[in-house]
Amino acid sequence: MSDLNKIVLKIISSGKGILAADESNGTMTKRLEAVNVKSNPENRLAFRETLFSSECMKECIGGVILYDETINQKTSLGKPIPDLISETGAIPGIKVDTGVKNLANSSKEKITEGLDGLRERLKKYYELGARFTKWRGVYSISNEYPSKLAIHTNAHALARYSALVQESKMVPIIEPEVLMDGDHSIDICFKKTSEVIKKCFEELILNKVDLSGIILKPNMILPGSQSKNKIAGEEISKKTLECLENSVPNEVPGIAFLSGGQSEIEASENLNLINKNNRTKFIMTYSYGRALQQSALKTWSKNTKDIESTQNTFNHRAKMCSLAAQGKWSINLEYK
Ligand code: 5MM
Repeated sequence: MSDLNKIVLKIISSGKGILAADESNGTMTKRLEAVNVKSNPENRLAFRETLFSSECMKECIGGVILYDETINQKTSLGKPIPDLISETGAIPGIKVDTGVKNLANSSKEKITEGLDGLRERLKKYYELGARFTKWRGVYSISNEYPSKLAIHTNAHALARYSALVQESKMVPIIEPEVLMDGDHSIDICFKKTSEVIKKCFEELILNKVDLSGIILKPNMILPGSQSKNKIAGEEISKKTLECLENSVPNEVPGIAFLSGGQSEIEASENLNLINKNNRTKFIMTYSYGRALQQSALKTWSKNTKDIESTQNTFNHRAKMCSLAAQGKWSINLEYK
């Protein structure tokens, strides 16, 4: 077992998943202002420190993805944030892409940037304690999109990023996110997501990336958020499994889904069904941002000094996700 594979398994085995707390300052500002909290470095730190000090970190969270600001911050008691996370047994990770820009020659689509100077930045993040990283490619669905150009260029960037990360002895999370926006059917999502993921692996293999030392972070196969067709969780789980079985090489140890705008309960229910129906050898877990933090943020915003209530809310959500990652979640556990 390679060192990279060991890191992967430590992050995603035994019902553990990933807390995606890597919102850039722009996104975090939107999240905080939506609950009437001022977005400044102190408040961003206070909320995140509250989460990272919660009890569920030991049992449910194998890794935390941080943003550059947070990995450089210290707790109120002067402890570096990566140390706070490591002491719970979870592994600190870092988002290393620098965000999305319009794609030249297909300007309604996006290309993720951040390859320039990446090798040097990775060295710095390793010294700060990071052992895994994340890069997100974003694709939208319409009649003409994602275009072949967007699929190709984003896959190429994800592969070059992954090769550099492994060279720096860290595990790359590869996140090709096909967005839920639109009124497309679940079958269109299946088709487009399959195309996107297959192209990513073509490029990863070309770039000689060790597939046993990566984590794939895809979207689930869902109808568009404006689609009128309500699709049952059973079908979502079966289509998601079929897509991944056909597009992901067997050497990949694990898949950690993004929540992508699903509600907290939907994200737990769908992950639970995926695990119940999983006949593949891939570990299937969560790498949720909103579906782990939404309720906790709401609770915290009501009284930012009430650490206990915020942590209780987060502990519950993380426990539900962890049960779902083992196929042991049930709706009855949601309400006391
Ligand atoms: C945590 O949110 C990340 C967003 O970062 P930006 O601020 O740079 O947009 C995002 O990449 C996240 O890790 C994934 O999309 C998963 O989050 P969700 O909320 O979809 O589970």
